[in-house]
Amino acid sequence: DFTPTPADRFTFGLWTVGNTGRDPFGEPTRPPLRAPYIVEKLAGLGAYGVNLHDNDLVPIDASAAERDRIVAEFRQALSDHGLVVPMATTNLFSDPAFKDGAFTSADAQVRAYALQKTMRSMDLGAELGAHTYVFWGGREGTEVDAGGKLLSALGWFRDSLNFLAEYSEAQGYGYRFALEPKPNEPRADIFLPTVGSALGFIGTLDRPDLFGVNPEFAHETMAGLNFAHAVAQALDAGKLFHIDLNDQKMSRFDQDLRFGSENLKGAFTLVKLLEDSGYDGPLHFDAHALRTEDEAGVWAFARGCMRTYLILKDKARQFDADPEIQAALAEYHRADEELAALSRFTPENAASLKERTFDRAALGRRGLGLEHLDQLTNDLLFGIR
Ligand code: DIG
Ligand code: MN
Ligand code: MN
Ligand code: MN
Repeated sequence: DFTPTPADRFTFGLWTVGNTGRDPFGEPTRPPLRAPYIVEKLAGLGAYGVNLHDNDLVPIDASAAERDRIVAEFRQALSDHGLVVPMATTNLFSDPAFKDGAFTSADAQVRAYALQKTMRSMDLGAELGAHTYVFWGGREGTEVDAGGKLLSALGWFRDSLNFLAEYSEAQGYGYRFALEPKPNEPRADIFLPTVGSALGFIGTLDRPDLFGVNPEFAHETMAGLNFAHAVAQALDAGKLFHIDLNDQKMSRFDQDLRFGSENLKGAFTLVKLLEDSGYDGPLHFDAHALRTEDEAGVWAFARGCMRTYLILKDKARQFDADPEIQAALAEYHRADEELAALSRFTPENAASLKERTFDRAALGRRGLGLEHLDQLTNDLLFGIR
């Protein structure tokens, strides 16, 4: 059966199952849930861990004493129910102070406050045992490019990330940092909009080894991109430090839908890629129940995310064991040892490759059998294989 256990490494943010249904056009439809209660419920569903922004747990205006009380109560719940906190992050997008960005605000006071807030949030995450720290720059962007900060913003962003990586090292927190791209929303344009942009930016940092990406299914999809392709590039670069699983209808606002609820084939491709790659990090659902749902719907949402992943993981296993599918793949991938050897440069190989005769017409005529393979995949997903 497809009942999750902590061994499946499924995690949820406090803000996900705690989402109250507020949207830009309407008030909440659900009462807020307390963090210890969320911990208890997620543990009951078989989750592995829970993640948080600082202010998901500690109100931005809490006193030090209140903060300590809240954290102690949360840690008690974690140990009572055996959940861990693999990832922490900062809310640098809700407070009005960040209305024009945090690390990339044109106001140096805001940039400095963002550093302070993030250091304190990193302290909290370390106290809770988090090893991955996510940066989602929800407000790092523009509506007005005449503001003239397109270049300086990247410099400010880099300075902040370099500072915080050094802080983590100086504190002995040992964080690995994951940049989470998104093309737009809430800003008209967000800096570092895609996985590719983030991977490029990491190369400009002082400690690129400490930085990777936290790709989100909905975000690459909003950009009109194929999420599995983005994840493959992150894996290729050894930079898949974390992942935000959910679903999304193309070219709509960030829906953060239940995993697998929209793009079944895309979800299957992703699950197979993750399982084949040996990715062993958390499988985080950055998603929430539809605004139409009550609390029972919230837990149906959470169960559905994990259940869908496990069903698709089993389908990937069946795909690998299916003789017809494997035969179709063997047809499609045509290897050639001799040519593989020639494709490793030496002056002799280059000379020999230049002299070689290829039957270009035959190469063009060859049928690749992808219609057959793709229908077999559909049959598998439909459950009739
Ligand atoms: C939104 O997709 C972002 C925020 O929810 C959070 O900073 C990050 C963590 O997964 N995802
Ligand atoms: Mn630890
Ligand atoms: Mn999202
Ligand atoms: Mn996310």
